Amino acid sequence: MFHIIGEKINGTRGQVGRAIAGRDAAFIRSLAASQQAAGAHRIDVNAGTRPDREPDDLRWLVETVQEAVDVPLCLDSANPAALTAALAVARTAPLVNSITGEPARLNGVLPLARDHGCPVIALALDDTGIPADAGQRLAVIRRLMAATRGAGIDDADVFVDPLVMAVSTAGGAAVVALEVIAAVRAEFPRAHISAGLSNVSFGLPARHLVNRTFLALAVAAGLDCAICDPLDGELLATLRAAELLLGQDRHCLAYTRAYRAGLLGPGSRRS
Ligand code: THG
Repeated sequence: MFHIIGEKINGTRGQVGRAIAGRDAAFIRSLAASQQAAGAHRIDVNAGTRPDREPDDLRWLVETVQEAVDVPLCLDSANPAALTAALAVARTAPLVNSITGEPARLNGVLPLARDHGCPVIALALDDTGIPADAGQRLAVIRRLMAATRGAGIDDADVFVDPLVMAVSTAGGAAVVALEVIAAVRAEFPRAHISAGLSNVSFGLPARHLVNRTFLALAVAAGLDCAICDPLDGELLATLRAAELLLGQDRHCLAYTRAYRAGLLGPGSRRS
């Protein structure tokens, strides 16, 4: 089953950053509740860009979101101190977002995920940056899979992230990500593959069109998880149709159920 991680509680978004700084719990709770109601299986929490405040901010976000929803969280931070503070208050094992091939990050974050029994996102970058081509990203991913296996983490608890960049700044960005997805699906069949979907459309008009078209292509390549906007009804409709066409929807059940619920097609309640 495709796994949807709600992206909206991200401190780099202006209104959310202000709500975190001002401890506007009602606003954060409503963002969490609306994403769960729309079908998110997890809620991403990203405290934004104040490193000295991040441990306090991320812990507060976890506590606040847990007052509003019962789905598990995705802790979006590179900072071991912030992750430690957030893990101390998380009710169910959160998805740790993320490890990379950077030695400090790998050594600082991987033991936290292991010790707390958490699944983990593995990003295809290292201390030399984000590799330009799929082969180099795959080499980083192989090292990360060796590290997670070495830590005793099952492949099924690893979410490989090909790193989706904006097509507006790098024309081949989506193609590279699709190549990585297909290669990881073939080489690590038990691992999940997750991507930050909305990255692909930064700087473009009609972003939702680009996001949902990329989603269909990525699901065909093997993507089974996305950090995305669950309130985008056409995105979820496209996901149901893509699964249907790829033979991932037995008896077309999910598709017809979504149709009867008024979620698909012209005049649907959510598009
Ligand atoms: N991989 C992993 N984690 C990630 C990313 C990734 N975390 C952050 C980011 N990338 C994913 N999260 C977001 C959140 C919001 C947006 C993009 C990526 C965004 N939001 C628009 C806004 O704020 O207005 C609305 C989106 C839209 O128009 O569809 O752009 O790659 N592991």
